[in-house]
Amino acid sequence: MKTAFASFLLAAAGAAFAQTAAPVAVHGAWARSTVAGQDSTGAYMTLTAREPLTLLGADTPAAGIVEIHEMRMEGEVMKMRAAETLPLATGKPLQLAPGGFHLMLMDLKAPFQAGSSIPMTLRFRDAQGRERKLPVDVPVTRMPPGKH
Ligand SMILES: [Cu+2]
Repeated sequence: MKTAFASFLLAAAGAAFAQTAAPVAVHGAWARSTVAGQDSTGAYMTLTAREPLTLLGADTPAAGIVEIHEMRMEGEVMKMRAAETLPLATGKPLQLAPGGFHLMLMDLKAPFQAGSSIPMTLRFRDAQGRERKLPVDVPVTRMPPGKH
């Protein structure tokens, strides 16, 4: 009885630690596969911050340059522009998706093949001005997950 209670406490402490360790939840990450000769692509995911954070960017060994981009309509023309940073409100999911905000991967080191995945490290700044990093494994697919 005593032993069971102690291991329950340990498990609870472990879960609490795991939650505080990751300042943001990442869901549905994917990067679009490329065709021969294409040297840039987009990475997409939904970010839900557990504390006030600003997305500073990301690094991956699969690309020489990663930028935060935004697609938006200007008049009747879809335009893409770079954003320096992207603020995340606590608890409010921010979607990086085709046609909106995305991570633009340029100077790709090799073609992105569907079925593979690329390691990426997201970089954030917290309210205390500290840099926080979160490693994410990003699956490479031809279409958004769940669509055909
Ligand atoms: Cu872009």
